[in-house]
Amino acid sequence: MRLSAANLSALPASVARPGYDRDTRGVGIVHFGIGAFHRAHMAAYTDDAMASGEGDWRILGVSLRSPTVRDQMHPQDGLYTLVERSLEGSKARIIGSVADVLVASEERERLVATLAAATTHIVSFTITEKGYCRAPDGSLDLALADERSAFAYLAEAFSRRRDAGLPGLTLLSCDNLSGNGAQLRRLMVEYLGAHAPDLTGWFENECTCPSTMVDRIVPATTNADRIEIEALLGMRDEAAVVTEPFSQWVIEDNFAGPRPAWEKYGAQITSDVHAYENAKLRMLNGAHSALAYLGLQRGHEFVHQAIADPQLAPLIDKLMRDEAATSLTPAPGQDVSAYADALIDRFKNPSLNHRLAQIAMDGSQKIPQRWLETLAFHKASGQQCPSILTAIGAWLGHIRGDNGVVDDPMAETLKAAWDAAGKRGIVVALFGSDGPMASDWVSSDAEQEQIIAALK
Ligand code: CS2
Repeated sequence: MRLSAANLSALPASVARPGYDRDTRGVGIVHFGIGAFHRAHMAAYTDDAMASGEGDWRILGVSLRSPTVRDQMHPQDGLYTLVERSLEGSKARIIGSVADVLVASEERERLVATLAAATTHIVSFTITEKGYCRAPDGSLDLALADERSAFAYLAEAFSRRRDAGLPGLTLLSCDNLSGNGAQLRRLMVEYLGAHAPDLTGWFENECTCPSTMVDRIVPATTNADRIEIEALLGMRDEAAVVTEPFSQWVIEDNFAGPRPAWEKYGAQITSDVHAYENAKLRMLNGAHSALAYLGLQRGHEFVHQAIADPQLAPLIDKLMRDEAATSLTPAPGQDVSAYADALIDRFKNPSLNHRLAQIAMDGSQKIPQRWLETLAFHKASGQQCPSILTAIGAWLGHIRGDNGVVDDPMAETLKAAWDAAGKRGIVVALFGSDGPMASDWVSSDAEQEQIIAALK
């Protein structure tokens, strides 16, 4: 038996089901990049909103490339299980907020028509860092954007909305970029400038791009997870998602039209997300990437193993407290030291089996906002960041191939830099002003020495 609308009534009583009649709720949100992260985060908040009586906020999920999620969810009427795992055990609920999933290139007209519908108000994104198609200098890489991105579908929908006299949309980025809303807005404007300049004014006047800070650890679901969940449900769920109990969502109050009252279900709506976003990127994600490269170097497989390693734990603690936290300007009431404590506890959760290899992916896209902004901040006052420099050394080993195949959109460029520059020259070749990782951080000779010394 497979999870589906028809089979909901056969689930055991211990598994919570959607608390509303799904068929009566219309689609109000289109979400690009419907991976496990969205299904553990925004889709759950939206499910809560509809269970409390809010109306037409079902989500049309979109995959830009792979048909996998569509093939998992379409036969299940968009239903899936969300399992929260902690030391105390597992809690499962069925989420009903996803109406359906489509692959953009296969159902272009249905996608654009939904984006252009009067009933659609929000378009959200978890397309990962590389989905924004940024060139190394941060501008839009048009060739990449033309090859495969959300921009073209959005532009076509904007044109239809404008011509029909409909209001604009809220574009809600839920990815780990600093100032994710502002970046999305700038890239969208660049795309329109190249392909549909007559729409730029409409977009700027009618649409908004709030920044958000999203936080929940969501390991990729494994087959072992699916088998365990099948025993719990008494039926198969190909789209099940496993996550931690913790969840946080801070959203800038800047919507073009209606939205679910997500703040009633745990989200924070604020005028300034920036402080939370930087704390999350530099402390949580910065520590995560360091655990990934240093942990893999030391033979670990999972985050909870790496954080238990007595060689790594103090380094991670210093990275978060002495290097990342001191680069921040906390918002009133934001306690970065308590945040570091909580993060270490979350990393230790042994029931998640969060693979280091998952975090190690796409380092070239992640490192700038996780490590380099911290380094650049401290450069001005001359403060040293030995933990981040050690982590950079581990990343350089990773992209050299020390841990096997390198999963990164820049893998070839990074490998070519290694071949050309070798160990003595690699730091400048990559991070120097002409390198593909150039940033506001300019390394000193002493820092280069430290990084090279950390290379195996
Ligand atoms: C992780 C994040 O894979 C990664 O790079 O650092 O996905 C992290 O788990 C989330 O941002 C937590 O909110």
